[in-house]
Amino acid sequence: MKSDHVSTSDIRSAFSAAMSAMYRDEVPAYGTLMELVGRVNDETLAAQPKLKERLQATDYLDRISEERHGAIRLGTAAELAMMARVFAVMGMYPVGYYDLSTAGVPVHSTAFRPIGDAELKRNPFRVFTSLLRLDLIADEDLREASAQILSKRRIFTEDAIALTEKAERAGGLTMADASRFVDEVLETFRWHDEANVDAAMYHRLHDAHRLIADVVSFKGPHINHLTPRTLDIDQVQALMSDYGIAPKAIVEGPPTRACPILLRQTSFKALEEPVSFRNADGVWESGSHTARFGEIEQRGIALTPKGRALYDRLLDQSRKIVRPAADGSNARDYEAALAQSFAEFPDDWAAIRGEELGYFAYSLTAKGKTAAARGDLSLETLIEEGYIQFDPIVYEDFLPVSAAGIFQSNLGDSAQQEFVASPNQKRFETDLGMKVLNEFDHYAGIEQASIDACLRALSQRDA
Ligand code: OOG
Ligand code: NI
Repeated sequence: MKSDHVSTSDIRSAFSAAMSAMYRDEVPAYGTLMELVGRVNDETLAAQPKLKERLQATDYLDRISEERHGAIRLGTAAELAMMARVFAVMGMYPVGYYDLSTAGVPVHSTAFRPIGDAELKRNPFRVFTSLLRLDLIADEDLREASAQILSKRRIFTEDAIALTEKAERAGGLTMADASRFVDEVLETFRWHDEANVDAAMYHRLHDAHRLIADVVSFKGPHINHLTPRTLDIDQVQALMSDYGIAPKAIVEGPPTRACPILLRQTSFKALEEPVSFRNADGVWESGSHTARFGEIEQRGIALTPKGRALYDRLLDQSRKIVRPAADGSNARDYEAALAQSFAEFPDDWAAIRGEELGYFAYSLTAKGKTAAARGDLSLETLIEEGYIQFDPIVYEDFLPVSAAGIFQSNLGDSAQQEFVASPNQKRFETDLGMKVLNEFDHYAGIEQASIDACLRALSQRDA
């Protein structure tokens, strides 16, 4: 980075803030949700001083009020590849591959997010990014018409592309360029109420799948939700109706626990918004479209492959007992089955660590900071004797079953549709222009670096 360049984290933070301001303007219920989440987070921290102290000690506290993720759905490989370059300017890289075809949604996805420990703590802004899979559309005519429409649109402004190229050439952006970059890139995510297609085409697309209409009919990949992070999702869910927001019937992900794992999410239904279609005779026809919604999430510890396998098994087991109905009629039964199934997952940090189910960040305790050299002791002994402590590493990614539930709750019951499961990570990576990163490797790296730093500090004393 040149000395007059701003850091990628600063650009990402500025972009996340700009996106939040724009969405608050466009979807007022998002502003209401932010207020509610802010209140619940303050109350949770006041009621749990220990939690507050650990979040502060691990540098996780400051990021929480500014933390959010968004989601977009792209139409072509070229859009995805360019999006990857734009996100890279903000220090965001594709992590993970999510196949949603199994859930009846014709997309596959990745999450663009920062990957280093310091960058995550500075601002963890992430964007769940899906690519429409026209190959899953049965109607060949419609497939071709969609590809044709998509090939004509330009979702990035010329300046956004020019500034991305400039950042790539120079290895960064100056303050002035970074601020223009944020303004220009924001345009791609903006809502357009004038459709790209006529009403007849919109309805054909919509009949094939609501999501296809959402991607193909508009000028750009409008941000479809922005999700603040709460420290107590049950409390937010309980208070939503007081704030005039109707939540979805169940919280996706693991049940309520003392030691939160992975990710729990809930949302409110997409709004029906006025749009207009330009018909062949040049006359505008008004209609409506439902796409944009609100979501909240609570993040817990990142699980190891072993922990994740246990999570997947227990979730699967509970969904075999009760499958949550879209209308919420069996929500209580589902919660009970989930809680019962997850009783098998240890619910204290030491046990989760002992069984190697989750990733932890290690640090020196007050005793460890002032002790004489202890290079002779093992990590386990140093923990037992109170030199080193451990805190959960936050899960920064997404969950395919939960994502499918979020998609479905916003597509309506009629959108339940079967596709043959056909994950195609190779194809996705070819379209993306790079490989997606493996989330587990990154958590393991952060964990190992924290261990190494502690051991180094304790062995170098009075050397
Ligand atoms: C994305 C849904 C997935 C999440 O939080 O799991 C998602 C979409 O509806 O485009 O955002
Ligand atoms: Ni989401």
